[in-house]
Amino acid sequence: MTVTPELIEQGIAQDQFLFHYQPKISLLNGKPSGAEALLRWLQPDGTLTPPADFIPIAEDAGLLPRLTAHMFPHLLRDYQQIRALHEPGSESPIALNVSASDLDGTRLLRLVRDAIGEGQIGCDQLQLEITEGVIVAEGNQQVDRTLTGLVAAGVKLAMDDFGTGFSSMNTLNRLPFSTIKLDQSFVRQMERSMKSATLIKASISMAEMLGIKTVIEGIETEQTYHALLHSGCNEAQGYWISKPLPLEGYIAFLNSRPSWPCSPVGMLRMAQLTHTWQHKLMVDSVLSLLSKDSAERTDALEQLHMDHTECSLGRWYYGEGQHFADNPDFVALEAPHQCLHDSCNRIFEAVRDGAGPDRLLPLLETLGDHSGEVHRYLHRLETRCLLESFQNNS
Ligand code: G
Ligand code: MN
Repeated sequence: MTVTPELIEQGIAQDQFLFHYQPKISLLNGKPSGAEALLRWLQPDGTLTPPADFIPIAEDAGLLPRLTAHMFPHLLRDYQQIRALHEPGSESPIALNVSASDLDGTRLLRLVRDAIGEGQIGCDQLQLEITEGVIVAEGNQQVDRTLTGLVAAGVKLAMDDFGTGFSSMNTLNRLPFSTIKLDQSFVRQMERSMKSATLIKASISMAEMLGIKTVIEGIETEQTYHALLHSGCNEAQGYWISKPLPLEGYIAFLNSRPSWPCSPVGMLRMAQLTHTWQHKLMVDSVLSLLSKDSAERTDALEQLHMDHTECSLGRWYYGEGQHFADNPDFVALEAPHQCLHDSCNRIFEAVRDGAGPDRLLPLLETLGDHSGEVHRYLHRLETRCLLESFQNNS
């Protein structure tokens, strides 16, 4: 059947659209971590039409905002059934795909705010996926305002198909995304191309340094899954985990309490990475102060100061890192990490007193030694986890 705008309008009037749900899982614990809602059109003759066959037509005809507004209550209704299945304390947000025309107005924002205000869905249970290309192409102020309003309402934004647009970095810089979804095309090429594999790893590292979560899409084989297990990516989605499922199927999926291979190694590697960068950034900042006068030095040092619970490693250590609380190497790294901060404080004092390179050299060397010790424990922890992960998953 040829899809026309009139047929789509009729489909809306007759309520012929529904969502399928494609699960995502956490690579840290191997458990379901949410799902992406994907639109389907169940036509009267029984054909299930995929979005690629009608979304572009709806978009061109200006019908998409209506279709999205029509479907949002369906999403909330489906969610009522899904929320009952959550394990205590675990979140399984659902992600809705929206396009620029949905954001170029206030309708979606009002719907979302009302639903949250009325307690139909928690703001942490709803994500919006937006294709990068769409936003960049628009560069539209209303779109930016809607996105900012959604974030103010507590909703998380995911940049879909990351890496395929014209200006991924610019978009990331401009808008408050909390997640990026690495495009399937990189995953598809990863096994044949070192360059694609490196782009994936580098994108994950970049996101980590920005405090942004990552999802890898399009995982079709066990081999690909295992190749990404230690990448530091947070979540995985793809046919190997599950195809998009009708609501009943997704409910059955959650009820079966499924699990996949998992590993804390990726998280650990990301903690090492951010710690390394923060350390180097601190050293650079201190050195740049040597050419400044005393007042400027004092102001800048106040900005730089942080204790061992505030730096990136500290936040990880007393937060997510507690996953390793029973591990002796994890316990052992607390002491050198505190020494590292004491060492930083001595450097700050020296700089405040007007110290030059000669006085700083031994202090920076000591700092480096403490940092080396922190790294030694992190490496040992990593090696143990790698071997455990190998035993558990093979
Ligand atoms: O770009 P976006 O994330 O919205 O794309 C999701 C689309 O990708 C859905 O239509 C979904 O069915 C499809 N999809 C999800 N996982 C896979 C996969 O492993 N392989 C392929 N080829 N398509 C997938
Ligand atoms: Mn999507």
